[in-house]
Amino acid sequence: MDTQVRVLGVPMDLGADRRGVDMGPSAIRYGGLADQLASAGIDCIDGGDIAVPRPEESDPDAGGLPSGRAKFFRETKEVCEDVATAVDATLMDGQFPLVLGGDHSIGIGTIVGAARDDEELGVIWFDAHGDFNTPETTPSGNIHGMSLAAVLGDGAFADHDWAHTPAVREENVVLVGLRDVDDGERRRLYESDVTAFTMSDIDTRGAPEVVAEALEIATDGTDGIHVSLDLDWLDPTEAPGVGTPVRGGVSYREAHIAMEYVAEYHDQLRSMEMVEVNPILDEHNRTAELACELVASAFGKRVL
Ligand code: NNH
Ligand code: MN
Ligand code: MN
Ligand code: MN
Repeated sequence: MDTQVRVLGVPMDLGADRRGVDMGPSAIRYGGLADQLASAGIDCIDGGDIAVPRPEESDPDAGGLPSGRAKFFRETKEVCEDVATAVDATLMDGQFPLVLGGDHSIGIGTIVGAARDDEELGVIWFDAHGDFNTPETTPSGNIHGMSLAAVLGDGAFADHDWAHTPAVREENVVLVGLRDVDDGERRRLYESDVTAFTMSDIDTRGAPEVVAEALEIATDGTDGIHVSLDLDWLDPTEAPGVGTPVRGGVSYREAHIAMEYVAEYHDQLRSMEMVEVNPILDEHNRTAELACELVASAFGKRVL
């Protein structure tokens, strides 16, 4: 890829319960992101961080939703609007937006920014979780568990006239690696046209076949794809530095082969984000370093 990558940090921790994920962008930069991109032959510049209010100075119930149904709704909306503006500006400048989280609520901003009114956008969401809750179904009130549902226009978010991007059709959205899905979001997933691959699918069919199909679905009739990678997609033995680890995730090798398949679609790849790295819970920054390695694979780094 000859496009220059612009790195955008979003030190966001309002969408999750465990503190520390706001330090993710620093940890990923410190973990060698620029060097890893260089080793893939990619030129990058750093666009700095988006400002995020601290929870201590914010009111979780501001924003007009019933208490606890979507904590920090107002602040999350404002941050995501800034993320969307920065991602959109990056694309307008002919650069590739690489967004570093932060919790997964920022995916709303990235996708809204990457979307174009006149173009369809496919999405691949690598995650242990569905992130398909709404303020009605959420067991936690945490927006990072609702972000994918939000961009597809469901629930109270749409009522608040926010997040829904018509450029993303459910038919072109694929979840990969699921192993922890809440009852309400399971029901919603069944009723939707989103494709969801669980860890059982990866066990029986193998990561390469599943990811190849995910890429076909996301690129079918679309003008570009967004890749959203929640580090809890990986097994916690490989990625311990995440807020909601779930046993039984993809291995180090499976994650790399998946990103190498993504690299094959570099012509369609429009934006990417790496989220949920929590340095406080990490072991010697290895989850952040892994995030950098996976970015390099997604951008075509080769051994030979
Ligand atoms: N499903 C749970 C919730 O909605 C947990 C979500 N946590 C995540 N999602 N890390 O990727 O609260
Ligand atoms: Mn997630
Ligand atoms: Mn846009
Ligand atoms: Mn997750």
